[in-house]
Amino acid sequence: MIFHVLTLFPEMIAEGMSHSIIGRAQDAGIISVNAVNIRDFSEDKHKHADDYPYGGGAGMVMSCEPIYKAYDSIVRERRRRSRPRVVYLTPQGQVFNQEMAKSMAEEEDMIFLCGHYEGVDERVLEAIVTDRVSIGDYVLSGGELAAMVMMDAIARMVPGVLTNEESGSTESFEGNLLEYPQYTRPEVWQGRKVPEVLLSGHHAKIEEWRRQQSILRTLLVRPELLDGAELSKKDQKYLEGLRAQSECKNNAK
Ligand code: 6GU
Repeated sequence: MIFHVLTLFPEMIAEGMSHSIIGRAQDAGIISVNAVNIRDFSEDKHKHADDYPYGGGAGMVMSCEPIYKAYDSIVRERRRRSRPRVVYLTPQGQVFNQEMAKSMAEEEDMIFLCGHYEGVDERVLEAIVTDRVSIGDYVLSGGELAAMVMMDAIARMVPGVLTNEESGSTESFEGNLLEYPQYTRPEVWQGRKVPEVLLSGHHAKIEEWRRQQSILRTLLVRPELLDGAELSKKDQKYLEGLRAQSECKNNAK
């Protein structure tokens, strides 16, 4: 899979994608990152890629032509049968999630368009963008960090990027439950003990405890996820117990 990123800050993308699991996947040739500088496609002598907004107002708007030319250079080079998926990073988009990451991981090419300033001329968006995506309800200064968040999550879903050992941790969100807490040595740190059950060597008990911790955390922090969670009869009983407990506490207040 090739990630193409149309940006005014290509170094930011190259650096951000060069570490850890994503860096390793690039070295292994499973994914590659092609950061394209939109400014290189500007035709004016000062290499401007933006201009004043029609109708007035603050800030600058990124122009159509350099973005389109950068996009077209990728499309020509890749000689695809169909048009590639093009994501425009914007708080005015659909909110990104694990399911979208999985579906995008099946593409051969993904193009990300990173905006800056007050935005991008709507006409080039209409012409090339297939998906408008936000990574959450807050405003970033540009699309680069959001594109890197998406590429990380997507790359993890590409076969061969994670080792067998690493792929366990993708299951957490897929089952709609948060992860259980982890501990390593020492057994006591600043007076805080590792939960006894984890030292017991009793695998079935450990698994049951971890499952319950996942359910408890999800209930406390992200209760809305539980609606979509795959819960066994035993899980449901535990959850009912937790809910009954919190009822009791509320009544005592
Ligand atoms: Cl995708 N882009 C920008 N600029 N800000 C954001 C965002 C994206 N998602 C949340 N805030």
